[in-house]
Amino acid sequence: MRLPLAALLACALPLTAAPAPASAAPPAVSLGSVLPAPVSVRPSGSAFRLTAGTVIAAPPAARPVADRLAAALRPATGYRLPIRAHAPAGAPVIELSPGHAGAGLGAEGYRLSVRRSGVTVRANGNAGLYAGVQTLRQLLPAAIDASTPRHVRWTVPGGDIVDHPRFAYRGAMLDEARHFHTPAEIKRYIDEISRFKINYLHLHLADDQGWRIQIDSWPRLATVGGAPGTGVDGVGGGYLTKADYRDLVRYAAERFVTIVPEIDMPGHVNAAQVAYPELTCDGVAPPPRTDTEVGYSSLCIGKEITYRFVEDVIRELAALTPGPYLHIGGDEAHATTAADYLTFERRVLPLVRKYGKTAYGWNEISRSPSASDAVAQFWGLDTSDPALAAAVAGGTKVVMSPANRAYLDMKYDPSTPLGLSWAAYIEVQDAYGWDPGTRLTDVPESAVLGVEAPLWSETLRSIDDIEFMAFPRLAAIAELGWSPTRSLPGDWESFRARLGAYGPRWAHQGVDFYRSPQIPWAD
Ligand code: TNX
Repeated sequence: MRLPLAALLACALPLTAAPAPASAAPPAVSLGSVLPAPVSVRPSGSAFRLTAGTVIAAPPAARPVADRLAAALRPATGYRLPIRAHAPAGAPVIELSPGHAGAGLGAEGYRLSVRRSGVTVRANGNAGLYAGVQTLRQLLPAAIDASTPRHVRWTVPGGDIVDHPRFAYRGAMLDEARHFHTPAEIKRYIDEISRFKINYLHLHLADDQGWRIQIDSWPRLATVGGAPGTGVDGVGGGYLTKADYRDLVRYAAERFVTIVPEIDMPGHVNAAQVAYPELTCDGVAPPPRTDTEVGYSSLCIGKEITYRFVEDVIRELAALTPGPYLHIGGDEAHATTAADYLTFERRVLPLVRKYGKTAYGWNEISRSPSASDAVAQFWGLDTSDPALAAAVAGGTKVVMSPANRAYLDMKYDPSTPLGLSWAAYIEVQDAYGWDPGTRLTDVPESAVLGVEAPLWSETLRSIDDIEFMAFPRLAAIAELGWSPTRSLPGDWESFRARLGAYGPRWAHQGVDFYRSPQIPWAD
């Protein structure tokens, strides 16, 4: 048998000290490989090389972002990367420059310039600098996401990026109720989503199976509703103490993510009624539920105690939450009559305002005339919603989460081991191929605040489960929220190439992502 030359060479390799073949070099990073795609990218000139002598320059106001940048770059480079208020003359520098970056950039936009002598990120404030830092991380070789030092030439391709978001609201949601995810898991998810410039994390904190946030005036909500075994199939349990929640709010804010808490009502309240039977109409505690049925529980609309409960919960949650939104659910209230639903929302929507927050609810709340200053989260499958469109005409704003495109708990295809399929199978191209601004034919883009990718947890337990369903699709939703609209077919080709190149970054981070056959994954 004749062996081809390559095979002969391969056999000989262990005996010779041959240099690594060129094909072992990591794929070149280009200025155009960023996810989500920036507004404008102009490659030019020569690359910047990050070395052991590189200094991060940031004025005191930008120090928190500089700290995050240094923390992101130190593990894989092994460099000290000291942070100084001013760059020493002649040193290779990454400079963070806040203020006077131009009104067009808004609060979250940035300009990134890469020259041989240094990298500069300019923005109007720290949110924009942080966004620019996420872009810079993606312009370094993928090994920058390794947790231990790697011997790599840390080059950043030369040129200029100008960038700002299309939509103000770019969200992700975790369902803490069906399976409780710990503060450490939530923090890891915040790290992962903020890389893609997601700026809101919605936490679904109560449902039929469990209650996941401490409320001092109704303590049994958490101690009974968050007891061991209060998850789907009796798995898990737990709740966030107020200290946990405040710590999460702070952790998220450091990454320019705003927490949106949700208590779902008037349906999805079985766990609250198990803890406090007076919240049912007959005063009898229902049995705890660990199955995945929906639509069977309701608060008692005619009882005054219902509104004391709701006001106490809203007041305590609002006091814990610096962000503007408080989500009051409102979906699948099949055990509440239509008239009762309106009565309930007429009393409850003003309570959110009373405690200084903007009310946010699933699209069903748009049936209530009191929802005109609320935000409605569209989770339907259709491309028109007359009730929502009517509310929008009265002032309601919309966040787009169509379940057949944006629900990260939907299976990718029939063979996906986790997830549900009631809305659709959602492959990466399905998650990417729609436009949040024009999806609803009867809602104008001007009423769309943005987009959110919910991840319901009926079938998800571990952080690996979460990551497998969220990635890569969350990157698709993030791009729909951030990047300018362009012609969709060409976008997909560009997106799948950039996503394929991102795979090694997730691998370095230990993120268990789904290797979709639609994507040309780099090794
Ligand atoms: C519908 S979406 C629900 C949730 C489920 C989800 C599962 C929405 C507002 N309600 O109660 O967890 O489907 O995909």
